[in-house]
Amino acid sequence: MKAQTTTATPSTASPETIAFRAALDVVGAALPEVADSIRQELADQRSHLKLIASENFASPAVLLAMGNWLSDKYAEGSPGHRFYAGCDNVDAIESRAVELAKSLFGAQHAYVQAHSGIDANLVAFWAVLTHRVEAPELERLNAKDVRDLSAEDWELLRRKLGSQKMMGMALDAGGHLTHGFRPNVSGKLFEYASYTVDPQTNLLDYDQVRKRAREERPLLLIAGYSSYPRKINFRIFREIADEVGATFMVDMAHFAGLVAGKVYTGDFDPVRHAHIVTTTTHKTLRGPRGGMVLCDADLADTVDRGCPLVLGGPLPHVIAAKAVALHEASQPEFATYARRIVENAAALAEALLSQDVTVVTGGSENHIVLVDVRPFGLTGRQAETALRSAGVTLNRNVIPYDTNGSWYTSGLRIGTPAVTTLGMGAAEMREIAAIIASVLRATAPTKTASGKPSLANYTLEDSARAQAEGRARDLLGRFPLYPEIEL
Ligand code: DSN
Repeated sequence: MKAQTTTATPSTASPETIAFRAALDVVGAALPEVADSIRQELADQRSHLKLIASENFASPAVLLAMGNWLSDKYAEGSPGHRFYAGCDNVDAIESRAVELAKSLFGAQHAYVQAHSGIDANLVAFWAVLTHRVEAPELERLNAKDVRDLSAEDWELLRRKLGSQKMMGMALDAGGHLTHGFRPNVSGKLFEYASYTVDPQTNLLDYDQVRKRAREERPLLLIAGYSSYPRKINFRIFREIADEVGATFMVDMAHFAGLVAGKVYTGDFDPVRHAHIVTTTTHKTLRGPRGGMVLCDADLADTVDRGCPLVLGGPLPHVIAAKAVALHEASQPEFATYARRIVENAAALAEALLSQDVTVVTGGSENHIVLVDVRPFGLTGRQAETALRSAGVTLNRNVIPYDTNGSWYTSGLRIGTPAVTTLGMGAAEMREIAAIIASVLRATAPTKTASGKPSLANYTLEDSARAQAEGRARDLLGRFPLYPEIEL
């Protein structure tokens, strides 16, 4: 396969155009189809409305910070204390990222090496286990060289660590897979208990959380979500954790950008109330794909041993991009951006309601709007696929008390971080709501051989699809992605 090469770059081209064109020509010379797919990905992202709540568009500076020889460096350890030679530049980059993270979030300590959200959570879980499990034997066992552990030692270690309990938000209520669910290692490492949302309002009921925590007395109480469309009062969670003797952890992966942008302050600022906070860096925070841990000083030593506990070598190129993103998130424009994400989600929820679309909890206080598609006779899977064919990218999601399971689901999760990065506002949210509603109205499940509605197959009227796609394209034409990049 022959690489598509870029045409001659005009001398007036932007630095971003020059950089990405040259980079893709170099990649294309090595493996043409990969360069072609990278180009095609930009074309796809430019031609579809991106409404996936956990995605965003990072700045060219963030993207370029990752594409270089920092990737070639091993840097196990921490700044100034590495197991490899020649880490001076990685030390400088990582120290800067740590400083920026601490000051942006007001944290006592930051660990920026986690490769992803699950890595960050595993580092945090282990730090809590190590600090909290009351067993004098553990100290002895932790101090021992692993090669000296006898079979009895291993058994004791496993028994002590494997009988601890975490309590998080139920998956169908909006909780995350890494907060104790069986298919994830967290659900195998810990015993699991959950709290859920009120069946009438679908809102968190703090009295129920308190009641459940009193019953279960978990070692670790987790707040944080992947599809709950409301803000959380972390002060109340901390009170509950203190009352039952739990360590309080917040996974702010979804809303870290709203914390950085000071939309969530006071009772809603997780860093102020939790013992330990984990996050990804690529969602509302708009950085590179990666993870991070923020914690009180007493947990710092254990958290800093994330490598080798959970990670192999850190990714210095990604840490460089994290530093760039954290710097960007410290600027006043980022606070405006974060505020607009939330305003847009509220406007989108309102506009969907005015189109007779069922919005779970009746609104949004973050970047997520959760929609129940059952009134359209659809599963989330059908709705997701129909919308993608009409130029709208979002993802199906379980809704509270969902009976369709996590593959088909009954809902759609719609997020505003990416379209807000493009500069869209309330008027565009109304147009997006109209596009989504028009597609849902024109989609119907097909019948299975037994005459029942299919959970996966559907029909979508051609004219409705074409019209929605045209409207999405018009919107994107007015708010182009990476206008400074001409490929
Ligand atoms: N996959 C991310 C999300 O979409 O919420 C979190 O794991």
